[in-house]
Amino acid sequence: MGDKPLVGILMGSESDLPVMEKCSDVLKEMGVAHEVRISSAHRTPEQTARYAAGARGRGIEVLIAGAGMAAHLAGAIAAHTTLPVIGVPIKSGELGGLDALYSTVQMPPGIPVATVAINGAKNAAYLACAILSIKYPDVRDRLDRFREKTRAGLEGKFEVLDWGG
Ligand code: RP5
Repeated sequence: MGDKPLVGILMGSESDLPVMEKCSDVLKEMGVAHEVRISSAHRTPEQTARYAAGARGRGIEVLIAGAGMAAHLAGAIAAHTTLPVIGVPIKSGELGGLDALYSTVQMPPGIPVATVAINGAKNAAYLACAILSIKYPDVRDRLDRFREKTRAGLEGKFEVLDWGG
């Protein structure tokens, strides 16, 4: 697959890093080259727009955007590219992430954002891998192996709580 980033991970603030680094961890496990940037829909709107508009031309194939509160980052990115955009609503502020979930998921028709759960950074990465697996057989193989490991691990626990009665 090479070292050229295929996935761009963005977050609105450095305070989102503890959640969003899990995204990067999964992509590393899956051998998917990616880049990580901090850019805000509200505080640095022009920079965010430039990044999104230039992503496809630089070889990025999937974008992941995490933001909290009035989270417009994923939507703002989707406004400037037709690449697949995955939104991660981040739990921050007084509303526990519901604010970010609604802001991220309620996109107008024609500008989609695939929204994962609140703080669902890992699933954002797995979804990005699923999209890439259409084109990259090695990503598909790693995803298959991961699923198999998850299945085998849980099956092994089938009787752990069999306390009888
Ligand atoms: C959002 O506001 C960021 O994505 C972050 O989740 C939240 C708070 O940002 P900071 O005040 O911590 O920089 O734009």
